[in-house]
Amino acid sequence: MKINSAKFMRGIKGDNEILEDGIPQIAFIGRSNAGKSSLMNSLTGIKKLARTSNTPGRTQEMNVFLINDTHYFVDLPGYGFAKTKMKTLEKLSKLLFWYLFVSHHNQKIVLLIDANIGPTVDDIEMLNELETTGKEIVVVLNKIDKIKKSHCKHRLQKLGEQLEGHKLFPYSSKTKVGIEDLVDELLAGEAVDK
Ligand SMILES: Nc1nc2c(ncn2[C@@H]2O[C@H](COP(=O)(O)OP(=O)(O)OP(=O)(O)O)[C@@H](O)[C@H]2O)c(=O)[nH]1
Ligand SMILES: [Mg+2]
Repeated sequence: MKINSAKFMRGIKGDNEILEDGIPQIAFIGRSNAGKSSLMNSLTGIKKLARTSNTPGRTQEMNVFLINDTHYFVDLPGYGFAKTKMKTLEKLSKLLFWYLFVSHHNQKIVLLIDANIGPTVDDIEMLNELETTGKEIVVVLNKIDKIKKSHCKHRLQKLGEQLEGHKLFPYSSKTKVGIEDLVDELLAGEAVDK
């Protein structure tokens, strides 16, 4: 499967009719700075589709992109970044919580974990919470280009143990290693409405 087209539809801060039009949503979540927006750009091949930044906390609303006219990619604000202003943090967590755990939209969840750092306490908590929803979850082990070649096998083995029972996709937005498998996984079939 290939991504042939991608376009920004809109940025939203809560429920919106675009989420109810029946197009399956693939939602990207993860720690701030894990590389959610970069992943979207790398998968679509459009460098500036989603805004990325060295500074965590870049994405502050839900950005919806139409992919191949068949799916939405939903870029979400990250969690776990303590330096974000308290008020902003509260708003963002509310938005995330609502979208993932309250709204009943047709979603497949892509959880990004920085492979170089490994799953944080927040990542494991999020993963456990998401499991209770019964939604389909895909875990992307991002930034594997940052791991020394000689350490890579051992690192991936360890991540496999820590994240046992989940579909794991090692990836790098820089080198695009693993892109075919990941795109196939994301666009195959329809996410089940929960
Ligand atoms: N080396 C490397 N750097 C990456 C990769 N993916 C993302 N980055 C870098 O990580 C930083 C954060 O990337 P973003 O895509 O903005 O992260 P985000 O998860 O969207 O962050 P928030 O919007 O703050 O939640 C940027 O400096 C990216 O260039 C990767 O696969 N490899
Ligand atoms: Mg972002």
